[in-house]
Amino acid sequence: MSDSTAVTVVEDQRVLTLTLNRPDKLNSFNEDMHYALRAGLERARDDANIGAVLLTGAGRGFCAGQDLGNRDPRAGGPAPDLGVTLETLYNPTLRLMKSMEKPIVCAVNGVAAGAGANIALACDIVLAAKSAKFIQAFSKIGLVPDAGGSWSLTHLLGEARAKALALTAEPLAAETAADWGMIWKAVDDDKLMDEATALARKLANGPTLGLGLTKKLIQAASTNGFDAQIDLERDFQREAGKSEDYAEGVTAFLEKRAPEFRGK
Ligand code: T3D
Repeated sequence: MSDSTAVTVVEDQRVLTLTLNRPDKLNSFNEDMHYALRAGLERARDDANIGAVLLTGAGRGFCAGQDLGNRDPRAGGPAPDLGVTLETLYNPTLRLMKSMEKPIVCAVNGVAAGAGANIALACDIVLAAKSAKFIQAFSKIGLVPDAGGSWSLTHLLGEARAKALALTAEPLAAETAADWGMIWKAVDDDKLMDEATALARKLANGPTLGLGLTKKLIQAASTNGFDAQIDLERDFQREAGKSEDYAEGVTAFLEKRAPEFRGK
C-alpha cells in the first residue's frame, strides 16, 4: 500500500473512499498521485472486506487532469513521449477500474478537466455537485482526449456531442451532463458526499457477487451484438443463481424481511 498523501484512503462500512488530494493543484495528476490511486484501487479489488469504492477530490476541484507543471516546454530538452505516460500510468489504472468486480462510485465535487473528467467517466456511477463542470480541456493545449474519454464520451453521448465537447473544450455543467446521460445525477453541493456515501454503502453491503457480474455484463454490451449478449446473460445468471446471496434474497422476499447478503 502506498504511504503517499496524494490520495487519502479511508475504509468505513465496507466502502473504501479514495480522495485525490493535491487541492492546491486542483488534484491534477503527478506520478505520486497515479501510483497512490492505483494502490488504493488494488487494495479495494483484493480485500474481501471492501465491497465498493468511492472516488472524490479534496478542496474545490475534483481533478484538473495531468499536472502541466511537469510538462513545461520552457525547461528545454526533447518533447516528452506522452504515449509512455498513458501506457504506464493512466491506462493500467483505467483497465483496473473497468475490470474490478466491485462498483466504483464517483462524487465529482468540483471542476473535472482533461484526464480528470475522463477518470470520472470511467467510474460505474457518477454523481456530481451542481456547481461542478466537465471540461475536455485537451484541445486547448493541442492534445487529443485520453484516459478513455474518446470511448466514454462517444458511448455515453454519441458522436455529435462527443465531438463538440472534445473539439471546443466548452465546460459542460453537471446538470446538463445528467440531462444528457453522461452521468447518473447532479445533486446539491452540500448533499453530494452524503448521497454518494449512502449509495456506495448500499452497494458495498449488497449482493456484491451479483453486482460485480452486472458491471461486467453492462460493459460487455458496448461491444457485443444482441446474440452474444443474451448468451452472456445466460452464463452470468447461471453463476448468480448458484450464489448464497440469491438464495438469501429469495428467502428474505418470501419471509417478508430484509435480506442479509454476504457477497457469496
Ligand atoms: O501529459 C501527459 O502525460 C498526457 C496526458 C494528458 C492528460 C490531460 O489531462 S491533458 C489536460 C491537462 N489539464 C488541463 O489542461 C486543465 C488545466 N486547468 C485549467 O484549465 C483550469 O485550471 C480549470 C478550468 C481546470 C479550473 O480553472 P479555475 O479558474 O477554476 O482554477 P485555476 O486558477 O486555473 O487553477 C487553480 C490552481 O490550480 C492554479 O494554481 P495557482 O495559480 O493557484 O498556483 C492552477 O495553476 C492549478 N492547476 C489547475 N490545473 C492544473 C494546475 N496545475 C497544474 N496542472 C494542471 N492541470
